[in-house]
Parts: sequence; C-alpha cells; structure tokens
Amino acid sequence: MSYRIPEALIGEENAGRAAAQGEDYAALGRRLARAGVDVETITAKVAAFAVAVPTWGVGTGGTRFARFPGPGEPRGIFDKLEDCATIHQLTRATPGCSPHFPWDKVDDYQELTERAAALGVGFDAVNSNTFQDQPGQPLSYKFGSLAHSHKAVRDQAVAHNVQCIEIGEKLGSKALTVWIADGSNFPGQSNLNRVFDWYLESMSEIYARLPGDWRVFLEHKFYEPAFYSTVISDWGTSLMAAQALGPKAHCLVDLGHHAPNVNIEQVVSRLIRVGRLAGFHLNDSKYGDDDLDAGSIDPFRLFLLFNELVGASARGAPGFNPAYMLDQSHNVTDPIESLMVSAMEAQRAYAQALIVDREALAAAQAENDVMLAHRVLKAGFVADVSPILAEARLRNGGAIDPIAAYRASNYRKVKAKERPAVTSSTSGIV
Ligand code: LRH
Ligand code: MN
Repeated sequence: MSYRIPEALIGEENAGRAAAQGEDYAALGRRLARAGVDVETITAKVAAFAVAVPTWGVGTGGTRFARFPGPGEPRGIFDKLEDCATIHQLTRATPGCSPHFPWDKVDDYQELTERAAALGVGFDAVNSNTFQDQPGQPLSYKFGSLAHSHKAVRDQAVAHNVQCIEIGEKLGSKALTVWIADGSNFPGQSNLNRVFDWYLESMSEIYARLPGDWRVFLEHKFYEPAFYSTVISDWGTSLMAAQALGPKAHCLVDLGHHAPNVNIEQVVSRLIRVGRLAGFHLNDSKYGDDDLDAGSIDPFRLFLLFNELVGASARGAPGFNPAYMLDQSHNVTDPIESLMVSAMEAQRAYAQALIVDREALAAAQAENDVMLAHRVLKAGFVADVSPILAEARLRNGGAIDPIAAYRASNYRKVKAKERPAVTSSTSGIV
C-alpha cells in the first residue's frame, strides 16, 4: 500500500494553529464588517472554489535546455493521481485533475477512474496532444496537425482528438481542451488563410463527436514552438473559430499565451460578453510562456482577472461558467508545493475580488472619480485574506498551513523510497 498522509497528522498540525487562526479570522471579520462585508459569505464562496491540477504538472518540468528530476518523481498516471490527491487533501481546493493524452494513456480506464475515486479526486477537461510525434505514429506533425496541408495528417489528428473524447467519457470528463502548435517559422512557409480553413474543417469533425453535455476549449497562443506565425494565435482568432463551430465551443485563456503587457482582464471581459469564455490555464510569466507559479510574479494581474470574473458573476452574465485549471512547469520547486501554493493564490485573488465594494466602484466610475475608483478596487487587493483561505481549508477538512503539513508528513522522502529514482535528465517540459 503506498503512503498517504495520515488525517491524524493534519489534525495535529491544525491543532497547533487553531487558536491563532481563530483570532486572525475574527479580527479580519470585524474589520470587514466595518466595511459592510460579511466574512462568512466570502469564506463560503472560497470554500466552494475549485481549480484543477494538470497531471503533467506534478512531475518536475524542464526547458529545452535541461530538466532536473527531483526525488520521488511520479512514474506514470497512477503516481500522478496520488500526488494530485495529496494536493487536494491539504488544500481542499483541487478536486479535479486535468489529464493529457497520450502522456496519461493506460489500458484500463475503469481501473483509473476507480483509483481516482478511491483517492478522492476526479477528472476535469482532457487535453489532446498533436504537438509531438508518438513512437510508431504513421504521419508526423512536424508541419502541423489539425491545420496541416495534407488531409491524411489532419484526419490522423482528428482521430486522436475523437479518441480523447472517448477516453474522457470513461473518466467522467465534460470537456476537451485543444491546443495545437501549428504555425510557421518562415514568411511564405504557409498560406495564412488556408491553414485556418483546414483548422475549422478539422475542428468541425471533432465538434460533431462531442457528447451533448460536453464543451470544447480552444486554447490560443501567440507563438512557440512556431516563431513566425501561429494558426490559433490570439483570442480574436479563437473566438472566430468558436463562433464558426457552434455553442459548445469556447475560448480558453492561458495567462502565458499573450504578447507582453496585453490587458488579459479586458480580453476576458470581451469573451464573457459573448458567452464564450471557456476558462483558464492559470500560471504566471515575466517574459514568454514561462509557466511559472500563478501569482508568483504579478499577483495584481491575477487579482484584476478575478475582479472581472466576480463582476461578471455579480451581473449574472449569460453563459458565464468558467473552468479553472493550473498549467505550470515546476523546474526548481517541489511540484506539489508549487501547485498547492498556486491553488491558494487563485483562491486569494478570488477572495480579494469578492471584497471589492462594487457599488462604490460603479459610482466612482460613473463620476470619473479616477482616484476613488482605483482606491476602491485596490482596497480589495491590499486586504490580507489569508485567514479566510485558511478557514475555508479548515472547514473543508484540509490543513490550515498545507506546506507545513506536507513537510511534516515527509511525503516526498517516503515517495523517494517508494518510487525508484529517475536518472535521465532529458530536456523538454515533461
Ligand atoms: C501549451 C500548453 C497547453 C498544454 C501544454 C502542456 O503551451 O499551455 O495547454 O497542452 O502547455
Ligand atoms: Mn495551457
């Protein structure tokens, strides 16, 4: 039987922190009450907030230069599920994990579903992969996949996506995420209009195979691995595709997939307006698609994003039902610690946005009282909502301090013994 963190250990860890937590929570409650905010309302919403963990994120990530695997690396999807379950056990914020195929391919998906259920987690959106060639794959994706100039390659990519839907149905997923690397490195290499026709043609075949209650998430990215043009490069192109395909098609926003300084919260506001926001791959970045931990570089940007989402929810925006996922690469930290902290940073941005006095904000905006409007918004960001996040975890049966509990459990050391060390330090993200 592989090691799981004993619930008793979490209880002991919490017992030592409960008094301080109670004090901090009560003090925050009093302060928020003075501002007309009911702390219990915020805590309940935060406790119900869920963000999915990427199965490919629990193994050490790398770059094109190198990857430095750590101790106790997951050897496959069953180890990855254990680690995803540990993240949820301590944070109570990540009940779902998002699998990627064929990286997570197994022979018996019933067994996988049962193992996940036994570990207390489920499966969120499934991710297809036509950006790598698999051993024995008949046709290469070197020059594209769903938008390849050869129909046979497009058909192969369509078949893979249909297979991902069939696997997802066995796992209980309700969405397929399609990110393609298709693009060009040289002007003239591809017909910029024709490739979009081929993409739509391929996606419409995939769309036709979606079960009634499924959605398909189109993920745009402005460059990499293509360095001159990318077929689905921005939200406008993604929205054109979603509207051409049908009501089940939505636009997924990966925070690292935009040109520097793009106002992503405004992009999100536009997608919400037309009811086509699929949701997010949350992460952070300073330069390109760095896949750094959410909220680690620019937490104010994450707050501004959740401010748009809370505003949309408050006004009852039609079709507003975003899916939240993390999509990160952990090259220098313990992936479990990074994913726990990132899930908590998403909760933090959500709680801060819930604190914003929306009436006062709307009034100041109407009067063009710029400084007042900015300060009313900023008041949410500068509030330390840590006691609310801890209270939500505690009430959900998690750890007041997940990192401390995780380290006290020696989970990584035990897994290092259970899982033979991975010697090869190949390059590449996973
Ligand atoms: C592409 C991407 C996509 C995943 C991959 C692992 O950059 O964000 O969402 O398939 O990372
Ligand atoms: Mn992504």
